[in-house]
Amino acid sequence: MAGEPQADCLFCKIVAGEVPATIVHETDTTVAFRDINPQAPTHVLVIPKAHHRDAAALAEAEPQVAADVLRAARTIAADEGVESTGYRVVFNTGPGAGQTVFHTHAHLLGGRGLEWPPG
Ligand code: IU
Repeated sequence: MAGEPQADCLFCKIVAGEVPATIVHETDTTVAFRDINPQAPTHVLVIPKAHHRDAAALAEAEPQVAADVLRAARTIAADEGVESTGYRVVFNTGPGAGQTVFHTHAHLLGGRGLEWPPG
């Protein structure tokens, strides 16, 4: 069911503490941890604790938690020292956009120049 932990979801396991991750920030509704394959000096994944398949599903089911994810990203950007230089928050949505883990996650990227358009 939407929002409930999924037994086969890696990010639900990170939320539950069953899979290790380098957690940098946590709130009642969100967890943020360093990406294992960083694409920038700062590359943090910000996720809702509740399981939803992508950003659109989260916004539909729990818009307040979607806002919590964005607020957490801003706090982490400040903590990481990239707020003033600029950073990017990306939700890959669907396999065609590169989504590989189907638990909503925002990529927070910063600490280097970021080109536009992205690949
Ligand atoms: P994507 O937008 O679904 O492609 O992002 C998934 C990210 O999760 C990707 O950047 C992976 O490097 C990252 N990741 C991780 O941090 N830890 C893991 O155990 C696995 C993937 I699997």
